[in-house]
Amino acid sequence: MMKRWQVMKRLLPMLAIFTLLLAGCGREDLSVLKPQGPVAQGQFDLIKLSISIMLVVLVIVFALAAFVLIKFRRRPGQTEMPEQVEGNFKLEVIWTVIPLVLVLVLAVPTVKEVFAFGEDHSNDDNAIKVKVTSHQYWWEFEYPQYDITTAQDLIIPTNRDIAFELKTMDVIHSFWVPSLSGKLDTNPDGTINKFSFSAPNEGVYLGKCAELCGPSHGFMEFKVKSVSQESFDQWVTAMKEPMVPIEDVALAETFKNQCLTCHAVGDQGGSSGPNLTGIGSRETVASILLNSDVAGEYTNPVEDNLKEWLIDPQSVKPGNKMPAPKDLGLTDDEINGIAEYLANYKLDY
Ligand code: HEC
Ligand SMILES: [Cu+2]
Repeated sequence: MMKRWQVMKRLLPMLAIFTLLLAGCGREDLSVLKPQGPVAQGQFDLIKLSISIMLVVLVIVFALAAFVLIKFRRRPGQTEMPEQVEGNFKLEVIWTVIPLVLVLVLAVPTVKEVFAFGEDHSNDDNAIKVKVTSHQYWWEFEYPQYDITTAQDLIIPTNRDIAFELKTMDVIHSFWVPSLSGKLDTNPDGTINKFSFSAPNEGVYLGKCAELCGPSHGFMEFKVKSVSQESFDQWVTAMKEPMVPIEDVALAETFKNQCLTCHAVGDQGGSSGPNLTGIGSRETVASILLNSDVAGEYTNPVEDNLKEWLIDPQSVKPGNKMPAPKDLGLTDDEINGIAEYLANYKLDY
């Protein structure tokens, strides 16, 4: 007995350290524990309410169990059978009524909030409507009020209600920005799921697909960039500008024939791939190659990321639907030229 306690005493500090270390795991910006806005705050409050109730129940039940185990344990020399008690009306009423009350305390705010979060704000004139379409493995954002479409970075103005309508082009995905709101699925049966949230502070929030959708599911990220109303208006205007052409005529022709079949840039191109307008000022290339030069290693991170993507898209996101430019017949020079052009395609906002 003594020995075991000695071992435990040594293990305890180690366990404490591991607990602390593990608590630090996970990406900070993917945390529901730092809510940024009314919806996330409401959901966080529900989490706190349910955890507090569970903790109180846990402590009382464990304390009672420990008390009974110790107090009524079999003593040395005790041979007779203890008194057998069966049915106690008072006790049974108590342990039925208390849980009922607790469930009610949990249920009332939960049901109220859940329905409020799912409310359809798409007919609200003050709301900014965004139609979200999920694709294996990227997110498309259409703003019907402004007639613009973008991908990967969802730009929103602070303190405005954003009314979302979600759908998918292929399999089931789930739209999730942990610090702004809970998840909502995009369903293949054609239903359109709606919800809304707003972001009070300027900032970039990480979003993720939260429904296993294929080999590159883990790379299916997006960013929500919350900017001032003024910046947002500038961004909308810049998005509507006509395409900035490529100077080199031959390269422009290749780009048009090989890339604009799927991609749109400015007022030109197709829509089966992400819209590339202003890709030079985005947070990422293909949602997973970060353009921020955190380590200070790159002179032009966007261009490097674009090259990495264009040289071999499959190695960045296995199973994605973009053909390798080499297989489309592009030379290294053409790939580098297009990467440079796209990296410098920036929007002022
Ligand atoms: C058959 C359609 C198709 C063609 C042709 C095509 N792409 Fe793509 N492209 C895609 C799809 C789909 C994605 C999204 C891949 C993903 O993230 O899952 C993509 C992604 C991209 C991205 C990253 C987009 C972002 O939002 O960060 C870039 C850059 C890009 N393509 C450039 C090109 C260029 C340059 C060409 C021409 C050489 C080209 N694409 C040809 C379909 C296509
Ligand atoms: Cu997914």
